[in-house]
Amino acid sequence: MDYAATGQEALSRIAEASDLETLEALRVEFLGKQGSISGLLKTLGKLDPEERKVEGPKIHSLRENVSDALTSRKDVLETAVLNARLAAETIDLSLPAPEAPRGTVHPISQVMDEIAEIFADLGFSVATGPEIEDDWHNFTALNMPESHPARAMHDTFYFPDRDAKNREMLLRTHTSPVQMRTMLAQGAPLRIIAPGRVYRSDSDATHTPMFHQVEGLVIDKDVHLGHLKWTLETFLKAFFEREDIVLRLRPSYFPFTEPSVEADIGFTLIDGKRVIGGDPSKGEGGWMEVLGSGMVNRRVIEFAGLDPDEWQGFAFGIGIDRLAMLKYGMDDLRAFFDGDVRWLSHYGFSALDVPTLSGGVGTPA
Ligand code: 2U9
Repeated sequence: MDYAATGQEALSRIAEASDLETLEALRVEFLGKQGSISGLLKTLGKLDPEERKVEGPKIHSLRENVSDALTSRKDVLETAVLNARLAAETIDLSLPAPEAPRGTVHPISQVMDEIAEIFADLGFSVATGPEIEDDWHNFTALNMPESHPARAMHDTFYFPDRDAKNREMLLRTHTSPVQMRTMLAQGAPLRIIAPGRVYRSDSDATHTPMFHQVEGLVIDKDVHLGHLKWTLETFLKAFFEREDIVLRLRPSYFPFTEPSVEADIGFTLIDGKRVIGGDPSKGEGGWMEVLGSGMVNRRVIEFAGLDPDEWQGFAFGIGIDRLAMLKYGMDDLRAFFDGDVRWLSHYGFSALDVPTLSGGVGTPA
């Protein structure tokens, strides 16, 4: 039998197959279990040995030719499919890069994190409390009874209504009520800082109605003014990342501390600019007030439910906004709260600049 015609027809149909499905159908038609060439192979069993010797090789070579043709056509079609995909999925490298996130960490948040990191290293934990307070926690418990002149000095924002205990409600004028609440809840000994927003009805070039404070409180036995001075000096050295910080303590008055001291930090003049550090008494420069502090008033310890003959401590208060200005060189306090993206991208920090004592709490490298 002559299989040339059968072979020719199969090869030309394979060559014409335009996609992989058609080609697969042809493979089944020729070489599948019920396929025509498989059928021819089955006829070999019925032939006598002499005929089989002649017919066998012909059928086998037909099968081989068809199988080779299917394989090479499959290669061609698969390459075509791949090329079509590659063409459709090309990336245009001339397109502009996708937008990168452009937000920054506000300098006040950064400075608060720096302060928390430094005090954490000194064994302080961070305490928080409500911004809407009652006048007992904000004033009375801090040794400012109703008639106290310091209340008037605080330019307080009051709410029109009183609370269930008939106490006047207000926006806290300092973070001191947080320390009072923590003393009432946790007792002594205690080592905390309370950073946060405070409110006073005051607005000019150096005052905003909302500003930020961090206050610190240490309650223990045998605590004295020397511990306070060391703590403040150690903090300021770490914060400004300079060893030559000089502190000057001046007597002052706060209702919640007795004695009270205000602390000035020495600055030197370099090219007419004020630079924190150095001893002003030994050259050009001066003193800048940075914080208030003192030994906690016995009356305040009593208000917190502790025995002032057993427990004593020191406290301090620092304005964060001014401290941030001193460290990072901003000259207008009001710009902190304008939300101007140009200012924020200039003075803001990368979210990756996490202040750590080991990596530095200062300006990123
Ligand atoms: C308790 C006991 C004592 C907190 C203190 C100051 C002194 C102080 C000012 C600094 C700049 C506020 O932001 S500012 O205007 N603060 O001078 N604060 S002692 O004393 C406390 C607080 C809570 C229970």
